[in-house]
Amino acid sequence: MNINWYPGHMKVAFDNFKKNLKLIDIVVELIDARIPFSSKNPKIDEILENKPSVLLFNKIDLADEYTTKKWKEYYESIGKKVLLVNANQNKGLNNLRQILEDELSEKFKRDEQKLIKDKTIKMMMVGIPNVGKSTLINTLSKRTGAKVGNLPGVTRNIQWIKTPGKIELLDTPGVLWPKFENKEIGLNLAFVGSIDDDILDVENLSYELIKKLNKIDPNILKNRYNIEFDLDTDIAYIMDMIGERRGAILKKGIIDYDKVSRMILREFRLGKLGRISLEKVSDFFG
Ligand SMILES: Nc1nc2c(ncn2[C@@H]2O[C@H](COP(=O)(O)OP(=O)(O)OP(=O)(O)O)[C@@H](O)[C@H]2O)c(=O)[nH]1
Ligand SMILES: [Mg+2]
Repeated sequence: MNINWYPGHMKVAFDNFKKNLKLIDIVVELIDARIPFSSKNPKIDEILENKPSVLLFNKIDLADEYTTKKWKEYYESIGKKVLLVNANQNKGLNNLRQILEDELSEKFKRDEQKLIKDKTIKMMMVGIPNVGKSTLINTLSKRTGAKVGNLPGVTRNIQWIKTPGKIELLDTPGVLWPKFENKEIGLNLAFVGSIDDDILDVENLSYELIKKLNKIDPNILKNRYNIEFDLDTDIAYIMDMIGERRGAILKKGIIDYDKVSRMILREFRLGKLGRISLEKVSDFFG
């Protein structure tokens, strides 16, 4: 499968990110809890250098709980501060201030020595498309009902959003172009909806998702669509059965593969197939 990845766009995104980095104290890097490897762009760490950061797993409601725990342990073992969040239900954000403060303890010490009393934390989010950046910004700002405000004195008019606990959030998150190091990563990003379906072949993608889900647990599809199949059943035949079950049939009894494919992808993305992690720590690291 061919994916266009627009290197020009990616460069602009990274350049903007670098520019904004100068304005903030800490970066909150969002990744998708279903694909904690593929949704993390290793280039961020390079750019961050010594800038404090927190790794936020979003959409934990869609991922397998145990697998998420293992990923959290992995990232902590390489020195990351990890936060598990469900942004659209406002879960996991209660101790955000505390976590940011812990990561910024050196800055606060320096401020204290300089007799700076202001404890405002300036943060910025960054993450690949569809990972939940806007949702998180809305969730955080809704908690106080705070409005977006202008801070004068900077060359550009930068908008900051006031959120609880004296956290000011840069209103434009850094959008990162995802990495496409290999087909597997590209597919995982596409499965969770981080790559526009318009530039993909939906039938092909759905075919690959079925293959992937069956590798994780064949019961996922069997239970959801009330069908039976074996390990060596043709994927196209599984699509036929799902199409029949759901009435995705064109005239003359031909299965509407486009409809079936879109439905499977949609239901996976909405969590209707269950809480599914597409990546395990052990797939990548010992
Ligand atoms: N199930 C679930 N869905 C979420 C969560 N957070 C966000 N979403 C959904 O994910 C989709 C994308 O969220 P956005 O906030 O628009 O993502 P974004 O990172 O701003 O996306 P771009 O602006 O395209 O880069 C929306 O349909 C959200 O409702 C979550 O924690 N759980
Ligand atoms: Mg957005």
